[in-house]
Amino acid sequence: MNIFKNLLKETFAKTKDNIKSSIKSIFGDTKINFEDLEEILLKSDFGLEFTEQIINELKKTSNFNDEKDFNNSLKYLLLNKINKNNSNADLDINKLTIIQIFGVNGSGKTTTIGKLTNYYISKGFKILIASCDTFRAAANEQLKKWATLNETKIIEDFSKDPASVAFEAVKTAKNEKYNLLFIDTAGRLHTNKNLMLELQKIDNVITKSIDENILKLNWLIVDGNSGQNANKQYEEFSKFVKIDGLIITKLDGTSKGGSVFQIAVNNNKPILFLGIGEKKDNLVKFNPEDYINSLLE
Ligand SMILES: Nc1nc2c(ncn2[C@@H]2O[C@H](COP(=O)(O)OP(=O)(O)O)[C@@H](O)[C@H]2O)c(=O)[nH]1
Ligand SMILES: [Mg+2]
Repeated sequence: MNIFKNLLKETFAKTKDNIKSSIKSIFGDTKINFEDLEEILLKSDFGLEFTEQIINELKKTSNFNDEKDFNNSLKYLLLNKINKNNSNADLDINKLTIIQIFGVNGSGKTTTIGKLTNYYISKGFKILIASCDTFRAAANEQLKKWATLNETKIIEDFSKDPASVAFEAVKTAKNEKYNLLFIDTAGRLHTNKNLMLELQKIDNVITKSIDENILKLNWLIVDGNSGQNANKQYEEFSKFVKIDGLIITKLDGTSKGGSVFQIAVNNNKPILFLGIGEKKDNLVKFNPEDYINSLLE
């Protein structure tokens, strides 16, 4: 547990330092001046709406004793807004769970599957992965590398359409008693209707080939540096498939650590994991309190 808290601290160190120095500047003057903090919250990607809300609420309490007191008030304020976003990425090993992974191009889908596979293997799961990105040979090779690294079986077939590969994979997962099946899909822009319909088709094929003993989940992968666009992606994808949870990637070294807050508060689906690098163990389970603490220790 401490390892994860330390990893989070490292991940959000830049954002934290920026917030910290802006709080210092508030108390550096004879009168309290929120301008620096406002600017830093915006730069850290908390979003215009929340930055204004936060600043206004802080202004209401004008009698802060010192920086620590101020820091605690800010922490309390943020926690109050984010706390409902409690995730549950604990899966039942006694049944088959199928997780369809989707998002825009390059958001980190394939890499995240590699990391998730490593994570759930450590919990004892027997895992199958399916390559439903049948457009690019390179995409398939990339997933294969992860399969080799994790020593997992992969279902792939370039001659078929993605929905057929998904169908095959579900059949294999059932017959060979897997606990977990990850479906990797091609990146798609929400503006491309045909590709969105294709995603819906994969989704329908899976739903039709399972019964109530199998759990099916849809996880959206979002780049943590995509700002306001992350919310747009959530909105548009959810018009075509039901979203059960989100994973925010590429947060390592970010100075935009507020994006996680914004995404968590704006969407009513939980953030499950954070991606903090390209290696197989660069993934941490999301917890609102640990996250806020890493921004304002
Ligand atoms: N630094 C960093 N890079 C990442 C992370 N997740 C993915 N990437 C990189 O982002 C690029 C796109 O990732 P990929 O998994 O191929 O995205 P996909 O197109 O959505 O499948 C690759 O170079 C990955 O190594 C992350 O959490 N941190
Ligand atoms: Mg990919």
